[in-house]
Amino acid sequence: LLHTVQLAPADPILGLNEHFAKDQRTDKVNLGVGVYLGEDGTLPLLECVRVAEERITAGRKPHGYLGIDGLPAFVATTRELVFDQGPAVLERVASVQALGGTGALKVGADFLKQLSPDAKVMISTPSWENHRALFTRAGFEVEEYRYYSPERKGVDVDGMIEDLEAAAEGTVVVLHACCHNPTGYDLDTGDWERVIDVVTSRRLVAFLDMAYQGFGHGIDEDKSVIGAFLDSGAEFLIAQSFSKSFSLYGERIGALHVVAADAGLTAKVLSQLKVCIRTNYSNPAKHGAALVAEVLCDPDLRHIWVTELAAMRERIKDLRGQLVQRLEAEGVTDMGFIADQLGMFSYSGLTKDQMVALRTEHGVYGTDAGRMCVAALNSRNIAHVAKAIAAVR
Ligand code: PLP
Ligand code: TYF
Repeated sequence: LLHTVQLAPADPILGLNEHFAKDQRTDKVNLGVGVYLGEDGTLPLLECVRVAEERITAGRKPHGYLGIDGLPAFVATTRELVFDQGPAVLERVASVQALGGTGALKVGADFLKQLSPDAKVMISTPSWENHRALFTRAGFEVEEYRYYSPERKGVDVDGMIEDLEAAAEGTVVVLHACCHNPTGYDLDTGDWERVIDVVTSRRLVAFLDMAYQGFGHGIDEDKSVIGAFLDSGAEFLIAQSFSKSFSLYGERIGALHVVAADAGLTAKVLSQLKVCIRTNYSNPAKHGAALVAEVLCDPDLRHIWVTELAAMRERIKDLRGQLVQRLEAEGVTDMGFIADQLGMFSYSGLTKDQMVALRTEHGVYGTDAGRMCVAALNSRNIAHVAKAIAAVR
């Protein structure tokens, strides 16, 4: 059997980490994977998480199973974080704990495949590298809608609307709720209204991927599109990740929310989500859920979290400005758009050849598509990165 196994290609983003680790240069910079690093170049342990962890450890609880849908306190508090429209809305939402945003996407994809086996999935051009693979593996045919316009350095909203209008009824449309990965360009309020109009009139199914809540404009601002979808009366799904917003990458903590048209459907939806979970991994892990619940349910820790998340967001904004300035000092005067982009990434517009040159000649690692993680810059590596970009252009 196994002699037929083919070597699979490495993940285009995570694979870069392996090359980076082998690179012997001392001035190498990893701007590949989307991870926020502090000024000292290391992954932060948020203070709110540190305190929550101490409390949880001191509680010396045994390690029992969670329910299939996760830790009740976690699920309840994440629902309130996403939906602040009151109890009547919450009655329409089935929510489960998930293994990160990726796990939420996969449980949602399995659920949708069961429900709507012939539907297609549409993702943005470009999108997070794993979207296509994940929905393909879940059995869907994956197509794309226009999103990024290299000429405009922004979203081609007209193209996007045109492509969504041409989609068959029931098509699942994966949308980035905020901080679009990889481009850093989001829809504005008017654009979202147009998208929601097409989604409802063409009876499409929106699947909102929210992996960067709080990294764009703020915790509430970044989820505003969810309120707009609720107002439309549409049924939709949300994959929520806490990897970045709590710096809990390795805890694999997220949630899936499925919004039904009326409250009478919620219990049935939840029962089917539980089947998807049970037949994959039975039930989720406890620690990350306990940490997030402890932080969000304690007003003092929650306040610290809000402040720490704001600090990460503001620091990235500051790094964008610094990078633009340093590039200008190196003679690169047409990359000011970096300061306008949102979230962890900058879609630099550099070609694959330029990205390869950045990597091989200067030890600066970004994805072949030209994406760089601004959240991994610091005062020690930013000059080198600016010089390297100037050199390959
Ligand atoms: N969706 C998008 C758009 C992402 O950028 C990421 C990145 O990690 C994820 C989902 C997955 O998040 P997680 O690490 O929580 O699985
Ligand atoms: O886009 C990124 O870099 C993050 C991290 O298969 C990531 O979302 C990248 C690839 C992947 C899983 C997570």
